[in-house]
Amino acid sequence: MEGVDVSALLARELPRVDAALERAVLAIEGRSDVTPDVAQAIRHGVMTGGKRLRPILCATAYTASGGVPSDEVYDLACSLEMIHAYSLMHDDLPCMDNAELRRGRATTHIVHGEAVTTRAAAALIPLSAIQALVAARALGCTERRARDVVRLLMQAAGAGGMVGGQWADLLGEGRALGFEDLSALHRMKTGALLAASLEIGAVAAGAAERVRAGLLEFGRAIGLAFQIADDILDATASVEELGKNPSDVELDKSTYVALFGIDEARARAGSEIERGLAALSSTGVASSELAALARFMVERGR
Ligand code: GRG
Repeated sequence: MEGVDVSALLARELPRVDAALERAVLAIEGRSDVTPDVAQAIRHGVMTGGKRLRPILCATAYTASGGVPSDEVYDLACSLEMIHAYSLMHDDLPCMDNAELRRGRATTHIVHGEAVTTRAAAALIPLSAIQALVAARALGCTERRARDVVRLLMQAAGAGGMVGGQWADLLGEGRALGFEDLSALHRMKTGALLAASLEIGAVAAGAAERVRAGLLEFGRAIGLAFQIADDILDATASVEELGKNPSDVELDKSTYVALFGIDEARARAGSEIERGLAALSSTGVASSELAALARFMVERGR
């Protein structure tokens, strides 16, 4: 994989991300405006595993854009994981996917109840914005770049991004979506936050516009490939392998597997990755680590 051992990369990055998340959750637990029940649910939602792809992509994009890694980069990268954690907490609620298992463990509402989980996940949205702003300033970003970082994060999480995609997903249940509609949905639901992870890393590092645009394009391509891989896993992996119950068929969702079958879906994921890597290299960002992460994202087992 372009000379990069992705297992070693993940083994190096995961503890840095987890340490930063622990700092963030400890700070939340110390806030007077967050009640203990909500803080406990936040700890459950944020600290119970996961691949930590978004913060790892953010920190790797920061380094690929010329930034020097530090604790503050990981603090910034954590803001993306906080949005991701909130989305999973809400997604698992009975009014949405009604899931009892995630990452091989009971979901947050099963342990902490629906009302507390609903509040805790919602509270993570502004907390992640504060996290991003404080970390960007600590990193030495100008006020303009710090504001840009927060805007990109909130935009990716919002109605034109993840929330809009989830809404389209809910509306699409029970209907057969074609390739264009399905891809538009996933570009928002999954792709926006993944692409923002890379763009935020570039902006925080003060990258040139060309580099920022290349990383964004790369992020969009790997976002789509990641979702195709997710559909394949949902259709083929066991509950133990997935750490959750497969839900696409049960919820009558349109998927790339239903549209194309497994082999063609896999081939399309592969060609999206190649398209993303070409966009990256055309901007002169030679990151074998980003390439290795992209391939891991489609070849992963969960
Ligand atoms: C109220 C309309 C409305 C929206 C609220 C719930 C919500 C916002 C958004 C849900 C978005 C969602 C569930 C996207 C799924 C993204 C995805 C593929 C998750 C799995 O990501 P991984 O594999 O998970 O990175 P880990 O466990 O590794 O962190």
